[in-house]
Amino acid sequence: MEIHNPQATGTPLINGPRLSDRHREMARIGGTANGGVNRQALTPEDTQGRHRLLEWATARGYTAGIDPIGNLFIRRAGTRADLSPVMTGSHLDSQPTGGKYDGVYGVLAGLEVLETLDDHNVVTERPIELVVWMNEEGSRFGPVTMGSAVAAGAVPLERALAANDAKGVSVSEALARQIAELPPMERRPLGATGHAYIEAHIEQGPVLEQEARGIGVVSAIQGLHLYQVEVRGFEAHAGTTPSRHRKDALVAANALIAKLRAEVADPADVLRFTVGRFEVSPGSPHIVPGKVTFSIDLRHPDPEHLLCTGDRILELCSGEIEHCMVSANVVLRSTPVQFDARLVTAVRHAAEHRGLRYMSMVSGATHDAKYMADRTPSAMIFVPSEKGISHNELEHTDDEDLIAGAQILCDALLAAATMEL
Ligand code: HGY
Ligand code: MN
Ligand code: MN
Repeated sequence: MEIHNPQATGTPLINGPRLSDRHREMARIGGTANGGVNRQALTPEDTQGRHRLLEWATARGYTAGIDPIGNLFIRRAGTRADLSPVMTGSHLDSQPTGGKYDGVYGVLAGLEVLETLDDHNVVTERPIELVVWMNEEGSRFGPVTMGSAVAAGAVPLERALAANDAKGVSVSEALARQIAELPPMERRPLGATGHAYIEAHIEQGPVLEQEARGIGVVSAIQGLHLYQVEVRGFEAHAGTTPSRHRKDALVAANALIAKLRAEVADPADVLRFTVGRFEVSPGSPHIVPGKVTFSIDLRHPDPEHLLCTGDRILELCSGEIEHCMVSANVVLRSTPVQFDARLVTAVRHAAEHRGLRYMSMVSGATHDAKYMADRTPSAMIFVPSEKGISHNELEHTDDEDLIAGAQILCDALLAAATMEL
């Protein structure tokens, strides 16, 4: 897709080949045999990706800082250091079988904007900051969007630092190790806010491709609830224990999940109910399972509907089922968020001025922008995902779409820098 009217908007054209090269290089950091990436939060691969980003940034003279939960800030100075920054960013961490664009696109597009401004000697009054949020994916350590949620005060810092991965390594230990391996940098306080925040991200769904639109002007993010359910039965010998004496946690968990699915079934197919993690213990073929834990990821754009569905799920996940005891706890309740109408308009105007086909949309995936929007005027820009595939190693977005989105990001950030917000 050609970017029309290159100078009509008076803002500089980004360097598309540089952006594409950076994606290819980042895709090799944690790259998997199937063409995806496994660059989970605070792993050596995540540290390597941050290292590489910092090399590109410091080569330009940008300064770097890190806050107590590991959110990374790269700053391009403006003429007025006293003014709050215009911000952009996303995440470098990935799912274990993630794609090459989820998160990293917004980070590299943001860096591309900073470098484009340098290449064209654009001076801004406001500083411009690129943020790399820590642990957006919530796969190695829970919950999802950990860094931005802690920065916003939605998740206590101590709880996040104490979170353990499957091997018992805590965020605190892994973060200390990463910080020791990164170049020394300024320590930032929690609670980053700015004049404006605009995040570029792949859509991770099929809508833009189906509608043949290159740019998603994101107006909102739907709500997300995360629950952890525990089913407790009684371990018993697989050979000697008759069914009538069993308290089989797996049988009970399956029956409960079937009941939950029936309860939340949505003919309009708007509600999203996912059991993504399911653990059976002790996990021996010869022992009747005594315990099952599973996650529930629940999403919906309407806060009321999400809340009452979540409460109904908690009701059903307590008490006895199939001779086993069930309990559940709330891991995260993230409300839907509306983006700042003025910034959404700036994104739309940028797409119009560049002659790009765009559409307004609500994000089905959650993003760090959700927590920034609670405290800073925010907006997002989407680019298409091929066949809507994401959180999958086959994830793909064409270079020209990535470049077009980064150009819109550049135009919108420059517009935001001079807006009264
Ligand atoms: O799950 C999400 O919505 C995000 O991609 N982590
Ligand atoms: Mn993401
Ligand atoms: Mn993701």
